[in-house]
Amino acid sequence: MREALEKIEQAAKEQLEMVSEAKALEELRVKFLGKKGELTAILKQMGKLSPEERPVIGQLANKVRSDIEQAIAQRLESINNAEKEKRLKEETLDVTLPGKKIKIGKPHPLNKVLNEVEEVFIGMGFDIVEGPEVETDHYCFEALNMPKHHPARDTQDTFYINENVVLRTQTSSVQIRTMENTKPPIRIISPGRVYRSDTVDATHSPLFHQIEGLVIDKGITMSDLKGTLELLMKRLYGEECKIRLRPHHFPYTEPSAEVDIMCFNCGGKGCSMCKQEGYVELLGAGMVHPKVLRDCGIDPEIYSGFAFGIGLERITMGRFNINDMRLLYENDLRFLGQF
Ligand code: 2U9
Repeated sequence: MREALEKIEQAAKEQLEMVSEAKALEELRVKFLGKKGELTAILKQMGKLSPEERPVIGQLANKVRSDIEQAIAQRLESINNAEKEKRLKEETLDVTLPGKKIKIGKPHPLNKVLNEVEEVFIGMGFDIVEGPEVETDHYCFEALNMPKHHPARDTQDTFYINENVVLRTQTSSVQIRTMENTKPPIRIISPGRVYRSDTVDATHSPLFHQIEGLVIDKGITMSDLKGTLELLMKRLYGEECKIRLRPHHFPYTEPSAEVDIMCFNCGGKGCSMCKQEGYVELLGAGMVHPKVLRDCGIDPEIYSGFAFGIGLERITMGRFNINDMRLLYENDLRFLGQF
């Protein structure tokens, strides 16, 4: 039995030198010192010894156990030290390296222009009002003097959810809802997404953004409309900017006008950009149709108002000289980073 104990200690120390991980070391500890380990197996045979041998072998067995435990503890410490050294090498941080430049984002060009437009109107005492993008036929068409089968509906290829629910084609529905719930004076702009089933190309997208404005009060005239739009355009395109109104027709305004802005490329002289016109069409506007007022419970004999509608993409593309609307939606940072 003495030889067996000495062999176990020898084998344990040799195998300890082979392991390099704490898990393998624990497995060795169980193999030699565990309940079903090799040392326990020998101790179970102590009963066969004479009374004189038993204390001697017992003492030897205890020494073998403590020697193996000590050897395991030393091996574990050297494994842990080696791991710590390895981590220190791998995780070395060179504090003299330059810091990583964190890319700061910035507003999308559409939002830049929208924020500027909102600031101009907030400065004039307007409120900014939003409303549902999924609208009823009533708020999108009928309340705007476009009853069912009105030809004006055909000019706006509409996404129908069902016979009476649509994706709004303009934010005018927000103005209608405001007129139904607010006693004049009303001074609001309603920015937001609008939807038309147009084919995507450089100037069309099924989803685009509009900013509509509405002023209702006593004694509102076309000159108020012109003055308001002129101030907006001067703020957006510079003090020398001019606008002109051309007679037009919209079912929801009477009189109606297409509003042109002086070509910022040639200052009104005419160039290739404005097709020698000197002006570029930018938005539509007019005096709110009396039937629209009346249907919202506002007496057209007492109140009058003007309204306008601007395509946000259109003014943004004009502002930043962008020639393809699709660039605004592709999220290409090489493009967006220029603004
Ligand atoms: C109410 C009454 C009248 C809003 C108006 C336009 C003219 C217009 C287009 C410009 C480019 C839409 O984005 S676009 O395609 N809009 O030409 N919009 S008058 O008139 C209203 C609005 C609300 C109650």
